[in-house]
Amino acid sequence: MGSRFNREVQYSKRCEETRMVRLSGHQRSFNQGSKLNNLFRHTLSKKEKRNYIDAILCLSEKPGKTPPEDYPGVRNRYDDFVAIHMNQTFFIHSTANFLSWHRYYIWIYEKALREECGYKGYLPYYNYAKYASDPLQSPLFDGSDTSISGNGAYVNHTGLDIPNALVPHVHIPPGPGGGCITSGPFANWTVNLGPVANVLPYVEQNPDPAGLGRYYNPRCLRRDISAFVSAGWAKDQDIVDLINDYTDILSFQNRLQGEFSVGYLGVHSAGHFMVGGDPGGDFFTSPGDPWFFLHHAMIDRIWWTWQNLEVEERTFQVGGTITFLNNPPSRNGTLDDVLDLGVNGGPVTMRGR
Ligand SMILES: [Cu+2]
Repeated sequence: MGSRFNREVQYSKRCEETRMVRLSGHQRSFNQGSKLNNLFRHTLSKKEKRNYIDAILCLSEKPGKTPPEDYPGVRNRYDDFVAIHMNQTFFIHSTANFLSWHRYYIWIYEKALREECGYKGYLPYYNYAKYASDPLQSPLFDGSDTSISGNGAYVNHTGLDIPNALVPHVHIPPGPGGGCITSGPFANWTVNLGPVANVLPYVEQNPDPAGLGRYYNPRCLRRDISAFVSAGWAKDQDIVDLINDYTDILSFQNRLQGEFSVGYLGVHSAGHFMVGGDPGGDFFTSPGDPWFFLHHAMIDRIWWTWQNLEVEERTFQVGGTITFLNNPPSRNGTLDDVLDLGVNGGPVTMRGR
């Protein structure tokens, strides 16, 4: 199996190269007098966006591989990715493996799109900073057939306290959505698993008696796109400060994931809650909204950028323990710790061997 991690690094490089090729293409057209906006807005052509969307839809039409006795609600290959994230939630967030687990995860997802659905491109990222002041202005959310669908319909609902109502360090007011999405490629998307940690009280409960959201619970995709969140914590300044000011992996990943007690949501949490809804706002089932992968590709890009500022020191730096917020207290994570995506991708160490 060689070095998956190294291939991972190659993936990121390819991704950057692809982007640069695109940018230079746009640069050419810019030099020829085309609109400045093109340089930023359409890194992928409409055709490339459509190919990516079609591959996601294809994955959701293939049979799942997860044993039904583990996750009876899995109905397709896309759900396999949701299930493994649900299953490992407490061991892959606010832990030493947070960044590398999610890097491996999105790479395996990209691999599935390519190998099982004939996708020829790479995983795109979404730079939320570009539209942080008003994400609904972004072509990504305009509800057209080259978007990932738009906001949910308006439903009267209350806001959200982070980390929770008992400890309301950060309050997110209700946004203009909250209901089912109505347009674009994912208008007929069915969310099958969860909810587990739901943020919208009217979402259909999962029948799983263990409260783990594993049973079949088909429902629409709901979003509540929040300019309050993106303008607060996913703007350029948040990303630049994060990369520049947090020079060891532990402080970097802590800042990225949020410092709630001082009222700082963090770029990672902001990327989730700027779309929010169900399953997007659910800590466990968030990959059930295809937005997840555009968000986490951006998180990976931020980490990649940070790593490359000090390649020798930062490429294999690991910090933190192996339990969520070190609760219960546990040992430090190491490069020998294993990342295992079950039916999606076999075990690999954080080091990559
Ligand atoms: Cu996650």
